[in-house]
Amino acid sequence: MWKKLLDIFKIRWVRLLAIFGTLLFLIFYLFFCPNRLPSTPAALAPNAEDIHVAVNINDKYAKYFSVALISILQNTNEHIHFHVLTDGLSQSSLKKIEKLKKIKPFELEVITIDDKRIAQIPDNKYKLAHFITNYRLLSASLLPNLDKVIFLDVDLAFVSDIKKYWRIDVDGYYLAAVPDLANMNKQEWIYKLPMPEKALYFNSGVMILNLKKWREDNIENKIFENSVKYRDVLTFPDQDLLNISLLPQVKYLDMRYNFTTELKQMDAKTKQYLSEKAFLIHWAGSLKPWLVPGNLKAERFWQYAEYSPFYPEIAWVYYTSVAQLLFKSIFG
Ligand SMILES: [Mn+2]
Repeated sequence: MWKKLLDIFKIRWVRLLAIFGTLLFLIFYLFFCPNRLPSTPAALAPNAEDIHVAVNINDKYAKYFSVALISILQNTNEHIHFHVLTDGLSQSSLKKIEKLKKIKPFELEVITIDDKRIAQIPDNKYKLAHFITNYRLLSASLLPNLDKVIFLDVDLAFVSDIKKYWRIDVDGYYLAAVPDLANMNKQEWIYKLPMPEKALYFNSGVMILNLKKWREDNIENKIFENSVKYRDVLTFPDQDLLNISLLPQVKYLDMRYNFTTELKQMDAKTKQYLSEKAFLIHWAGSLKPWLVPGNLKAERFWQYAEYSPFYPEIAWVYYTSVAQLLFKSIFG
């Protein structure tokens, strides 16, 4: 039977038909096959103004940055330039971040620095942030070609278009940011800072910086002067320094722009409203979705994490952390 079937191919036109058929099939397959990889936009909007985003990370935080990056890409059609400030990033981390270009093309610039001025800044009192967090204080000099940048923490996920943030007009201000819940919680460290009593204290995890104005008014010098002058009262050094150095030219945004999940003093209704209407979710403080179960809106984090080439590492951090918590709860 097989022999008979193969005999058919001895006829020339059958062979030709088979070759053409295969070619046609391949062409059709290439054009019309279901695409399992996220599709890339055919073309970027011609007049789209590129958006610039900066973060500070090292190898430990690269995996969480990947999740924030995915959340940005999946919620926008804009072309984004990411500027990564770091004290060193491995090739393997970089490669994994580059892989995310499959979701949507973007630009990536890595700026490796070893600025001695950073060393004079004291540590975060609660060890809640790595010292590279302070790299954001150098934004104006590290990004000399930019007049404006969105500076982000990496413990957050966007749930709406980052375009909203880029369009915020910061003319005449040093930055736009959201008042920190610490205001509402009446945290006493704020009252130690040299700020007017009624002044709002902003969260430095999500900021739209007017770098042009920073340079015009030599803000970087002011920040480092303040880091010496007020050394003893700094609790969250980068955030405290930005607050005391940039007042009163801060534009305050409403809480949807930086919804921090630590909501100790917030009433249930506001909490509910914000968790539904927020433009991004920021897991500020010590309760990170990759460390503790049951975080508010943690499903958002895991939803994006599934697209990350770092997923196995993130899952490993989570499982070992949960195992430790369980161990502690059982054996004290
Ligand atoms: Mn944060």
